[in-house]
Amino acid sequence: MIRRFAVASVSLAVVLGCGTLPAVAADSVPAAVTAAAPDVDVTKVKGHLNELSAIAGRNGGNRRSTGQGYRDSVAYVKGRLQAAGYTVTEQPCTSGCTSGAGPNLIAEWPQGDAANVYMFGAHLDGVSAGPGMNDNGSGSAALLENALTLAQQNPTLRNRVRFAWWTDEEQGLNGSDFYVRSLSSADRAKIKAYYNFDMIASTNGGYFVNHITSSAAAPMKAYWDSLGLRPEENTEGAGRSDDYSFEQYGIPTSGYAMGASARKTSAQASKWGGTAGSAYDPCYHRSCDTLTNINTTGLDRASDGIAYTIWQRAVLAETGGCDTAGAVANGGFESGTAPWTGDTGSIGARSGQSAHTGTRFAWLAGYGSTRTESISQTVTVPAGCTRATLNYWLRIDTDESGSTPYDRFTVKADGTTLATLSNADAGSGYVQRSVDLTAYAGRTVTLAFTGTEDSSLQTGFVVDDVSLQSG
Ligand code: DTR
Ligand code: ZN
Ligand code: ZN
Repeated sequence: MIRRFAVASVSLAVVLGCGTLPAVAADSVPAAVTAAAPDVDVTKVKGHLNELSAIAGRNGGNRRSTGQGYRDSVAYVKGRLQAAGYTVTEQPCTSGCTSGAGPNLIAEWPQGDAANVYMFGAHLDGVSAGPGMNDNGSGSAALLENALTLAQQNPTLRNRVRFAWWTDEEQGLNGSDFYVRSLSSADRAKIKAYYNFDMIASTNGGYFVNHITSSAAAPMKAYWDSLGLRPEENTEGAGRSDDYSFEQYGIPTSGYAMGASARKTSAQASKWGGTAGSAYDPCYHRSCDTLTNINTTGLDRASDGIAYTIWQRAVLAETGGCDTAGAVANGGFESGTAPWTGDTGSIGARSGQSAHTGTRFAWLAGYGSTRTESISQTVTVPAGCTRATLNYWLRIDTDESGSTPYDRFTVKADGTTLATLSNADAGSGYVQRSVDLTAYAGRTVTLAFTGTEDSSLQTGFVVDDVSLQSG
């Protein structure tokens, strides 16, 4: 059948990296890490909170973005970072912020691949009503102690870690919006995920993860799961903190929160303790958001989960691990088209074909006229794999007959053809096929699937459920 007209070809490319430290694709979870993530000392996190409380005390009881309490908060965080070896940038917010608001503070640890940046941020400003210890001394202090711990441990990094303390969040996410808006599109594309921490020590709180089912959230969720906390989606905070600024530009985001003025349900109180029917933070935006309005246990668990996520995302993968989970992202084509590139118009749920599992697939060629279509993505084959196999399901249907190949399907790694099939291999349904990628262990390669047709009699190549397996 002729399924549609026009538009170019589809090719599938998987990139296996070569040489030194493989950069892991944005959504893939590394196989293993060299060292266990450190335990972040919650007494030190509380030490930073004490300083922020004292700063508010000297400045009319608040740290609002336009006041001296905010500027002193910036100076404190900056001084601690600089003493640990960070280069710190104060970014004045020159558009969209409240008049007189202080700057954003940005600090990057100068190691790892600068083209793969993982950002961790918290707003450093508070409301006028009080010192803002839970909102958001908690996120600010946990992030600062994580930055200092990273510097002190100084592990070998494969990816880049950047920290941000935002101005003027309380007036409308203005500091973070200015930051993301001001980046070039090239620099924005380097940010593989942004993690936000706002209100992570609510006294009657719950354990909430932003976009909990996303791949960005995987390490955040995994850490709290490992503590048996059974985290839930942060529905209350959705669109209400600085992660939203990054979301607006399509950057994957996640983060932790323990909740604000919404009330704890009885199911949540059974699961986590605390008072059902009361606000997660009874002092939200009030003068009582002081040092006594801090849940030390929650703050400790969030601080350690931040470290776990930094280590999962950025610390050098251990050689010897062969965790292939997530090496091919969106291999079932169920969640949009990313990270596939090329002729992504071939991806979707279309009438005339069906998925192997789920509802979506990639349908390459099938026009009955001269044509090539390709889709690709970069794939890292873990260095520790003694065998690695790319599996995929392929359905070939054709109007050609006989055993002469006229229309072809190829699988390529970095341009090298590893498999070729044709109309002569057509059958009635999906067949699982595989390609040996063992030779690419330790490399990141472009993996490409391509369908090519001659001038008449269509052949469609339908691909679904692509995955990398060890063994
Ligand atoms: N950005 C918060 C607002 C907020 C409201 N609900 C939640 C829940 C979890 C975290 C944050 C929030 C503020 O700064 O006020
Ligand atoms: Zn907040
Ligand atoms: Zn607030």
